[in-house]
Amino acid sequence: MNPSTGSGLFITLEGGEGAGKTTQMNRLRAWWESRGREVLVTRQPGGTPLAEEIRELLLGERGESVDDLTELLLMFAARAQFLSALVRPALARGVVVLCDRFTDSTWAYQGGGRGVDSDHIAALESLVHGDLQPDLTLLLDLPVEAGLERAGKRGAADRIEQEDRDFFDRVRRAYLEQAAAHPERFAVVDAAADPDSVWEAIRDVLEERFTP
Ligand code: T5A
Repeated sequence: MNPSTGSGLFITLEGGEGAGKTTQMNRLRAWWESRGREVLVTRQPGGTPLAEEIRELLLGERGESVDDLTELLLMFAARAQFLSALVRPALARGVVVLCDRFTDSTWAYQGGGRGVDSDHIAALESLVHGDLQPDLTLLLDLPVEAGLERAGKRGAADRIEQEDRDFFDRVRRAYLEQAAAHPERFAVVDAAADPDSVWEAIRDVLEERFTP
């Protein structure tokens, strides 16, 4: 058992734009519910009314450029509220918390993409979530081009989605580095396949890690 999540489980989905996290979330929820577990599906940035307002600030079009440090601090401000108001109480009740993105997104986007100093991210991670880490992080990995093409079909790009191809190459590299650095927590899934095949790969991971 992960001592930081107690009787609950904290599972995060990560990946670049259009990786298919939202598409897989319902199946993940159904898998846990069929095992009799209470499930909370949530997302980052966001998840509580205040954190959702911070999300609007972060992703909406602004009439000014957003400083990298401002972006980083807002991500963690939203996360502090999300953890204290939503996630920690749910984990204490034994709930399975499924979250679309978490701090690995910060390592990938603000660290890899923007080039923010890793010491700053590590310091805020330690301040905001202490020893709390997900029980499992599913990284849906696919080539940047394919992800951007999928995301483009889905609708208008938000502020971060408007970055260039090099930015998203750095994001993908940073994700794979995070996964290599924390193999006990990460499972990397090939997200280039069709949705059913991606789900089968995720289900295999769940069965291996959580079936007694
Ligand atoms: N961010 C977030 C940071 O910079 N730092 C942080 O710390 C955090 C937490 C969040 C943005 O904030 C940034 C990262 C993001 O830019 P968001 O709206 O949550 O914004 O953005 P995404 O999570 O990227 O949302 P997407 O919708 O782009 O990605 P999903 O959820 O991974 O993809 P999904 O499931 O919506 O699928 C996209 C399209 O592809 C199709 C779907 O039908 C859909 O049309 N699709 C597939 N097509 C073919 N094959 C498959 N296997 C498919 N799976 C899905």
